[in-house]
Amino acid sequence: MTEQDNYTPPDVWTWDKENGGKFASVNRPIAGPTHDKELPSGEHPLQLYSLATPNGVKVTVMLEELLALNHDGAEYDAWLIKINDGDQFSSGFVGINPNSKIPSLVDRSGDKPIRVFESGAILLHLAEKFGEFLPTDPAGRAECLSWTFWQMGSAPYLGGGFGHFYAYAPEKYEYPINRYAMETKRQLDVLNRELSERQFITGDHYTIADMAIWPWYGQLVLGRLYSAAEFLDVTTYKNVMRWAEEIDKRPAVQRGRKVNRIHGELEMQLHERHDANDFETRTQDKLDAAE
Ligand SMILES: N[C@@H](CCC(=O)N[C@@H](CS)C(=O)NCC(=O)O)C(=O)O
Repeated sequence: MTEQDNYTPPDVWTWDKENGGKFASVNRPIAGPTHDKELPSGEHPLQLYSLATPNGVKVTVMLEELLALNHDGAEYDAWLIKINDGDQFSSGFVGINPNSKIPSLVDRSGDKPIRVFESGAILLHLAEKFGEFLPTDPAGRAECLSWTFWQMGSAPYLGGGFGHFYAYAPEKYEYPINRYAMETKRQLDVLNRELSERQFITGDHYTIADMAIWPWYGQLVLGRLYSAAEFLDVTTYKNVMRWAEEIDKRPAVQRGRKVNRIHGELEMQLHERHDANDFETRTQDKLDAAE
């Protein structure tokens, strides 16, 4: 029996800074800024402050898809927010997102800058602004919004639940791993059943619902999250695999995955993106520097 089995919660919880886990250094029970620092800003109408986690990738994929459709107004500067270093707690970042989480966007294309936080809100803002990737007929729109919001409610069980306890917690505890593996597999089965009759999540068209769901569930079955593909037996979700592989091949997805990425293979990392040519030049600079 471990010490954890015997834990009796006190009457009032207090902050134990030494409670461990991968993100212990930045986790805290209070909101607000920890330090004064303005955000950088570039020349494009859209300023993105992010990191290439699944939540960040949703937005960079959307922006790259819009640019692939020649929407020049979707040109963006992508600034790096290193969440393990606490950049999300700067006064500038908290000013555009009081919740201190990436991704966050500032849209400067109108009279006054508009701040948008929460990846779902950002996807919707961009979809409506450019009239893309969100069906306009009432039934199609409702289906697309349903699945987009499904992702926002479901992925915390995958990331904050399963991923946290399977990959990041300081010890392996059977109860939470069991509980969240079960829920994650149930969610994969939900997707698998839908995708048995549809090419994309909402039907024949690729939408913001795919962009929201793919970075989590698509990348999970492709073996990119938590080294958990075998544990979750992901190949049994054949329709999810087929859908994940198809989306993975899209050039905009391949570009979007690189933006604000600071881990993994060097050719996959583009720390900041300020110009379409950065994908070639900056990545090559990095490879040269590594030699
Ligand atoms: N519901 C939010 C979740 C965003 C989120 O959890 N972001 C994480 C990275 S994936 C973050 O910034 N974490 C920093 C922190 O918790 O301090 C969204 O969809 O945008």
